[in-house]
Amino acid sequence: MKKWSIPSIVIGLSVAGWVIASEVKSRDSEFLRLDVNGDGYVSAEESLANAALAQRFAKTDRDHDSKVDANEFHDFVQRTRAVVANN
Ligand SMILES: [Ca+2]
Ligand SMILES: [Ca+2]
Repeated sequence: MKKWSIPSIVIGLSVAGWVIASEVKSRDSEFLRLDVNGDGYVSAEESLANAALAQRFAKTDRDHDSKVDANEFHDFVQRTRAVVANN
C-alpha cells in the first residue's frame, strides 16, 4: 500500500500542474527537473543543471538552509524574467 502513496502524490501534482496556466506548469516542471532526488528541494549540487540558478543560488536560498524550495524557485524565476526583460 505505502509504495503507491508517493507516485499518487506525484501524479496528483502533475495533474494539478497541467490544469494551471502553462507558465506555472513550465516553472514547476523545471523545478521538478532540477530536483533530481525528488525531495522537494533543489540543492546546490542539483542547481548546477541550471547555470542561472547555480550562479544565484546563495541569493535564491533566502532562508539559508542550503536548498531552494518551490517558493524560492518561483521568486528566482520572477527575478530572472525581470532581468531578461530589462536587457
Ligand atoms: Ca533535491
Ligand atoms: Ca531555502
